Amino acid sequence: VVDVVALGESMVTFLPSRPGRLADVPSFERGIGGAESNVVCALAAAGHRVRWVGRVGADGFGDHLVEAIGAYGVDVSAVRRDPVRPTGVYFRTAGDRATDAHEVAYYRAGSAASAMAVDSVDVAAARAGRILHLSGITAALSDDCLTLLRDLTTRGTDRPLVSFDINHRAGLWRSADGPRVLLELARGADIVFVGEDEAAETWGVTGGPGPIRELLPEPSVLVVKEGARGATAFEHPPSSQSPSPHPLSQRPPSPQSLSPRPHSPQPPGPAGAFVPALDVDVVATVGAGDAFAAGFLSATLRALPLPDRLRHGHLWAAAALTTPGDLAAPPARDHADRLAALDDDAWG
Ligand code: KDG
Repeated sequence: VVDVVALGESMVTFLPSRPGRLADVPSFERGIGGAESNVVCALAAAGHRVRWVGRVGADGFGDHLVEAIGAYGVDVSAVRRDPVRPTGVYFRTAGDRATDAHEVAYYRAGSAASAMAVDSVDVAAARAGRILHLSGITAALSDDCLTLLRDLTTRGTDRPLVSFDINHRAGLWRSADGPRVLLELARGADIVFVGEDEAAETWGVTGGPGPIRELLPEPSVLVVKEGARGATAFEHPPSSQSPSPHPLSQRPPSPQSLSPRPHSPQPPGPAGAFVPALDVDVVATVGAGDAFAAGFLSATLRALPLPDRLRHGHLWAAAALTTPGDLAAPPARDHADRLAALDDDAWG
């Protein structure tokens, strides 16, 4: 059985040879990017069985993505090649250390992946894992891509646990529908990742994780990333058990909690579990959210308690934050387990 399947657009990424404006950078180095495949590449590097489902062009960049993502140990056999449309690529700058502002230039309109649709991707392969990881980026690519996401996140169908990272990329949306569509898709998912700033920009929700949970009570697990400060996770208690008295004393999820819940919003509980992030010297933030999601999902597959799932998210994110590319190798499992087991003082 495949643990995690990710569906989404992957691109060849061009990383700048030196800091500066896009207009001034003289050369770029090739890398691979794509929020969803970043997640499964990190999971594969940590020994999980994973698959990437998508579409790339019948071109050299498509060959490179399939080879490079496959080389992580990701099953790429369900990736389809588009005979006409090209593989998307993007260039970015190194970003300003203090503000994290960086320029991104996408060349992906009309790409092979923007033609992902219910009948042009391997939907059966997408549904065949324990967890299906998706993101809001796909919803912005085309109407067909949005229909596909709706299909994959429809409750009541035979589907795996759906993990959804909001990933609101304002520059990719061709209409003003982004916030409404992202909310609708998130409400259909089981595990949702959202940044606190992102929720404010997308839906105007302020006041921290609590109001975000009020907006999104449906997902069994909601993770609100609070930047360098940390992250808060809310979880519906396993249906047969009463809520834990304290969020940090939650029990590991029962095996059945890896199956999607019926659509019955439950009260989110008064408080989420907050775990502070590690204080690292940031090299590049791009890809840190994907690494966080991968660490959290890895710990979810291992049925670790909620605070430990957050700690693994932070540890994997720390690896990505301290490397320049979109993708970083996660910490070794026994090492990460030892760090995650340090007491609250070490983490706080
Ligand atoms: O999260 C990192 C991604 O943003 C990056 O790899 C490229 O998928 C990408 C996108 O659409 O921006």
